[in-house]
Amino acid sequence: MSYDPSNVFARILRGEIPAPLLHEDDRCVAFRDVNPQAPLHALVIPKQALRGLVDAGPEDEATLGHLLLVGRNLAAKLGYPDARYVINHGAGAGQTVFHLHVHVLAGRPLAWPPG
Ligand code: DGP
Repeated sequence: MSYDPSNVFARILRGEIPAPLLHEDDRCVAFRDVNPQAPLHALVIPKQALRGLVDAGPEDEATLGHLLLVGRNLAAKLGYPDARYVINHGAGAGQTVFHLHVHVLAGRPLAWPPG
């Protein structure tokens, strides 16, 4: 399926929906989830229009790694050495916004397996 530029994260990237940024660089931004599931619940998203993980190719390897490192650095900077990094891919796995994103969750005990 093709990328829909009207998705909410694309709108955040275009500044059409406000989201105070926790981080921005040339490849990604991070901001808090509007419906936080933990004391820290941030989303790290690429600036690139990628619908989900399956749309990333070998040329996106560095970007994918960058998202994880930005998430990890953000959690550490905010005082959370332990954190969970989650990518929901596809509606059946809980994806609701079809712009690739990494959830960063921390600040409470996190059970396994997730629901
Ligand atoms: P997922 O279910 O993995 O696609 O996660 C999408 C997340 O996006 C969900 O946890 C709620 C969050 N979200 C949806 N709309 C907005 C918004 O307008 N602003 C922010 N900050 N987060 C949003």
